[in-house]
Amino acid sequence: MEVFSAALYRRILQIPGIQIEGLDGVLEEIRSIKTPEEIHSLRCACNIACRAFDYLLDDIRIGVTEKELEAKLSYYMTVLGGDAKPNFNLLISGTRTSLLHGMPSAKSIQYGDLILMDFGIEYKGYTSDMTRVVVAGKATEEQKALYGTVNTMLDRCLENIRDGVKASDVCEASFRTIRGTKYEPHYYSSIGHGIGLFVHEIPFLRPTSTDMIRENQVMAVEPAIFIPGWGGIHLEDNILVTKDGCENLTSTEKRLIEL
Ligand SMILES: [Mn+2]
Repeated sequence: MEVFSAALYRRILQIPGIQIEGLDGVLEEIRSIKTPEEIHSLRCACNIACRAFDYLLDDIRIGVTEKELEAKLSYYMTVLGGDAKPNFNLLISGTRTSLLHGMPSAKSIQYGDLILMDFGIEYKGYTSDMTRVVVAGKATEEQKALYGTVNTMLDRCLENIRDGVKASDVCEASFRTIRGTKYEPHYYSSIGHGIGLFVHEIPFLRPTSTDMIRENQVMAVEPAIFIPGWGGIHLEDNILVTKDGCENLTSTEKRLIEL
């Protein structure tokens, strides 16, 4: 358990003869390998998010605000069967897409805007976490180039994930794509995490991670490049780790959608 209030800690210490032992990471380690039932719930959570995304595409038009679109996305996920519980979905547009934790605002969608959606829903307590970027109108060459680069970074991750690989090796395979390019200074180095009861669980895909990838872990894989003042591309799929590779649980296509 990582979160424990100071008040509760003090109360427990008042029990005569009590000792507190930390079990940091033990439960998390066990929990990272999913049972068939947990995998089923995660699969449902992913499907609901993908279907809600398809619904939302019809609502994206010039003039509608980020907040309005985010509210609709949340609504669709709940009515499609997700747990009725607030989630913190990110839906940002234009140059705001370079904000790593930008919240949906009253900004309205303009022609040519990138629209970045990082969202998920819980199903029976298990959460999905996907990200897609679309363009309102025709994409520019620069938008297409960056999108293609991040898509390749994601492909490299998915090709290298299987039971028994080091998380850091998966990162390296992905980052190799952009070494020496003009995008290198702008990539985000934390590109994946386990999902389950929490949205961020082990294993973590970071260059400094010592985690190993194991069969039946379910993960969010999410490379991103954020260029301040221009915008960002962030793509995120949820996958089930198998013995020889991975199964993609996010069925939404990955070509750049121009609306
Ligand atoms: Mn994520």
